[in-house]
Amino acid sequence: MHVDMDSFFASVEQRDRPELKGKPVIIGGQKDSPRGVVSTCSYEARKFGVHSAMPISQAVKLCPHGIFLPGDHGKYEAVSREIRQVFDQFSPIVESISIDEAFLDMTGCEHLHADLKTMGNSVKRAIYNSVALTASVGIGPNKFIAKLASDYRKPDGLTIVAPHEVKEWLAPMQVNRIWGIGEKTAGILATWQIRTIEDLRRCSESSLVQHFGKQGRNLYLLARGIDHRPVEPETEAKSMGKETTFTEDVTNIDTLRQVLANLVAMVGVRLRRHALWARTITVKLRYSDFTTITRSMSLPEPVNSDDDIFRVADHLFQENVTTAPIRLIGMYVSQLTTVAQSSLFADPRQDKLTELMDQLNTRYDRPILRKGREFELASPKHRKAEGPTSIG
Ligand code: TTP
Ligand code: MG
Repeated sequence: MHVDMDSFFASVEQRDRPELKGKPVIIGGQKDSPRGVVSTCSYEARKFGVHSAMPISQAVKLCPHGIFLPGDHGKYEAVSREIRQVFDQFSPIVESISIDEAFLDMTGCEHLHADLKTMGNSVKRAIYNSVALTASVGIGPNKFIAKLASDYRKPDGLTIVAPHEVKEWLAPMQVNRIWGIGEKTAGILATWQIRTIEDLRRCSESSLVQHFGKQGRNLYLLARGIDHRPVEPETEAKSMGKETTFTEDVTNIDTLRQVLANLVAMVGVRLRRHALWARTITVKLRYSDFTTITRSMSLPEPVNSDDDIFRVADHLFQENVTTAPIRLIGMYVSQLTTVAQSSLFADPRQDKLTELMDQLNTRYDRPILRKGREFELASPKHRKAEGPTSIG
């Protein structure tokens, strides 16, 4: 099964601002300073020819009455994580391939549902119940067919292609729908009068290999709907995070900052234990009325020291906190890399200190050394019974 959210970023905005429903919404820039490119747009805007990757200035010309919004990546990532949790309920083998799409290996799971249509609709309904957004679903005998199928009837589509239907279903499609066929290959094929997948089946395997090398064999197989690639769940963490829910709502900013520092320390040590660096820092706040905001910042260089992470997290927190009582605070790191890009401004003494703290805290398997910011500001009520040693 392949699942792809419909006009993802634009749909999230339409969901959160009902006055945008049914309107041409264009994400990626502003009308009065038309720089950059379109991330995506609502289906209402697509009628005017607007599409992803188009310069904003061109979108303004095509759709002058459009509603242009800069977009909020942190919010879309949070929604993406919630969708992922839905997928995990339906299959143990999930491969997320972008912020809004994933493959689910449903082999064996189909017996849990009355039929494939019911199975597809259950996933769609579960997504809607979780995030109030529509998705398009494709079900097929392999990844190639499932991905083409999810795109077949968008938005809010469900397309099922049974193994015996594959050959006929693929036949009329343009060759560029095949993975790996770019403009260049399509151009060469066009000079041979090959435009559809049915046309492509006229080419022998040896002639395709002769012209396109290893890729030629793939073309031969995909033209026949044959694809043996497994659904591969990601082995490496895409993000790490930690949150705290308070027993009583908290309004004291200093207390909240102290808890945030503590969350940063817990996430930081995990990052360093996995020798990972993070480029994006996200802070999540849930108010007593359950409204939840997440705010992210992406950095030019990845970080993994508590000080660097806290600086960003604290900035996001202070920019967004209000006087309303808070019941949950969380922080995440994402866009993880294994490459250390040592900053020009890195302080070797701080690195040494972090290393020492990690060593001691790992050896004793509890935070025996912590930064002052984690508890100095706290009211006694929120202090841990066992006081850590203060340094830094
Ligand atoms: P897509 O799934 O390609 O597009 P979409 O979900 O907006 O629309 P569709 O209904 O056709 O699936 O991409 C998912 C999100 O990724 C999209 O909402 C915005 C972002 N994106 C970009 O920022 N730039 C791009 O060029 C593309 C293609 C997507
Ligand atoms: Mg999509």
